[in-house]
Parts: sequence; structure tokens; C-alpha cells
Amino acid sequence: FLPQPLTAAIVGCPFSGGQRRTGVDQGPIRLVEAGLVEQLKGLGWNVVFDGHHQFEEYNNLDDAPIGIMKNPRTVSQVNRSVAGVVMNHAKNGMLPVTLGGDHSLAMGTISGSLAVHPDACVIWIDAHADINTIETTDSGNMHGMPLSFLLGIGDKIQEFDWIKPVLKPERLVYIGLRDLDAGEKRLLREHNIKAFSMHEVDKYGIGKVVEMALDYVNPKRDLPIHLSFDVDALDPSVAPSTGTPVRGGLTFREGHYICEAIHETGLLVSLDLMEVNPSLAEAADADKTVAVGCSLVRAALGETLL
Ligand code: 6HN
Ligand code: MN
Ligand code: MN
Ligand code: MN
Repeated sequence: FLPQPLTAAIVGCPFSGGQRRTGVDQGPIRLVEAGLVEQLKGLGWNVVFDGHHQFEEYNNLDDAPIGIMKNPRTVSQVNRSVAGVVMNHAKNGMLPVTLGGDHSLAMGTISGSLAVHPDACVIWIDAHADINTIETTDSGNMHGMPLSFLLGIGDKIQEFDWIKPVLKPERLVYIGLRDLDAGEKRLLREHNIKAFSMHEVDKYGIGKVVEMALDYVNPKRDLPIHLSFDVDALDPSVAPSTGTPVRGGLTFREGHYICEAIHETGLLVSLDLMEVNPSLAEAADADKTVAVGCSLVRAALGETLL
């Protein structure tokens, strides 16, 4: 789906308004400082990076909670702008690599990539399902909600009118889940959404799980793929510096295997790397999380071990 020569567009999104801990806005800055642009060039990609996006214009919105949702107008406007940026890059034949920032940003990235690739499937790698609606959310943190907006489930909220229900439940698959809210478990069942939790990773091994996930969302291996990778899918021993760590996660190799296998399909059209928060750990642990973030992106863009 991507024209040669291959070009990646880095979309740096220093945004933290989808959750309550500061510092996740530093994720994209640290990933770029760690040399990600040069690393991707080293893999043979042309790389476009014109600085991190600035969201200051949305900082002063009068933004009272809607229900218990926090910062709803800011989250909406930031994502509307991200959607436009991602859409334009995709339209121009580039592969948007969006660096978060919190995972509410997937409202924008998936809206943008599916506007250009309407039949794309979404592979969501996360400890969490991020599918809460305004009715089911316990935290009110919108990084736990992007998929409900993209799927068009839950009460409609006028402030999010611009988000079209571009994602069909049968085009979504999860890998790595292990911390779902009760309402989210119900939503997955009601909407028949396919998920491979850590239980399935343990049972079948990561190779088989990725194959089954692709067989489900992309049986003929002919649809574009949007990969949304929340770094908290990895075990906290591998990626400690993130806002909502959950023990029992993917190993370093399992995380990389997913990215490598998706690269091998040749179908990747858009990539998110989310929830790197360098301020939440000792300096060494933050460095380690940033480094693993860079190496996941390299793996998804074709770095091989041999
Ligand atoms: N993430 N299910 C919890 C909530 O607040 O709705 C956690 C969400 C975590 C979101 O990690 O991207
Ligand atoms: Mn951006
Ligand atoms: Mn998560
Ligand atoms: Mn997430």
C-alpha cells in the first residue's frame, strides 16, 4: 500500500490530557532525542519529522467534565488535529509513526489512517482494552476509552461528533490484555470482539497468537494494518516507565516478535507507540523504556535480527 521509496512521517504528540499523571507528554520528546529518526534512516527509510506537535491552543478550553470524563474538549480537539495530520501523511503515501503521549491519541491516529485506508484492520497491543464508554468508565480517564468512540458504541457525545465510527468490531483484534474493567469485559462479549489475552499468549506462544490474530482480522493478508502499541503491554520489568503498569506482561522478545511479524506482512500503513512516560521511574528505568520503545518501532519498520 505504500509507494517506494518508503517514507515514515514521525508524528510526535506530547499530550497527557487523557489521563492524570504528568510526564507522558515527554515520551515523544525522549524517543526522538534517543535517535529514533536516525535509526529509521539507518533501516533505509526516508524520514519526515518537522518537530513535535504543539497543542497549546487547546490548553485554555473551558473543560468541565462530561459525566466523569476528564478534559473531554481538550482530548477531542487535540485528536481532531492529530487525525488531520495523520490523514495527510497517509494520503501522501507515507507511514505515520505517532509517538505518544497517552493512548487517547488513538482516536486521532485511527480516524486519520482509516480515512485513507477504510478497509484497514487495527491490531491493538495493550494490557488494557481501552474500550470504556461514558457509561462504563470508572476512572473518567479518556486514554481508557478511544476504541468505544472509534467503534461508535456507547452514548453519543456532541463534543466528539467529528469522530466517525470507522472501525468495525470484526476489524479489531487485541493481544496482551490482562487488566479489564468489568464493563469492558461485557463490551467485548456483546460486540463479539476478538482478543488474545496473556492467557492465550501463555497457552499457544506468541508466534501462534500473532498468526491467529492475523487470520481473524486479515484472513487473506490483503488488508492494510494499523498497529497501535501501548508500551504497557510489555511486562513492567521490560518497560517500567509507564502510567498504568500491570504485572504479567509480554516479554521483550514477545513484544518485538509482534512488530517483526507485522512488518513481514508488508501491510503496515500506520503505527502508534503510546504511553512511554519517562518521569515515572528511576533515570535508568526511564532510559530502558525509551530504548525499548525505539526498538519496537524499528522492529515494526523492518529491523531484523540477522
Ligand atoms: N491505557 N481501564 C482503565 C481506565 O481507566 O479506563 C485503565 C486504562 C488504561 C489506558 O493504558 O492506555
Ligand atoms: Mn501530532
Ligand atoms: Mn494500557
Ligand atoms: Mn492503552
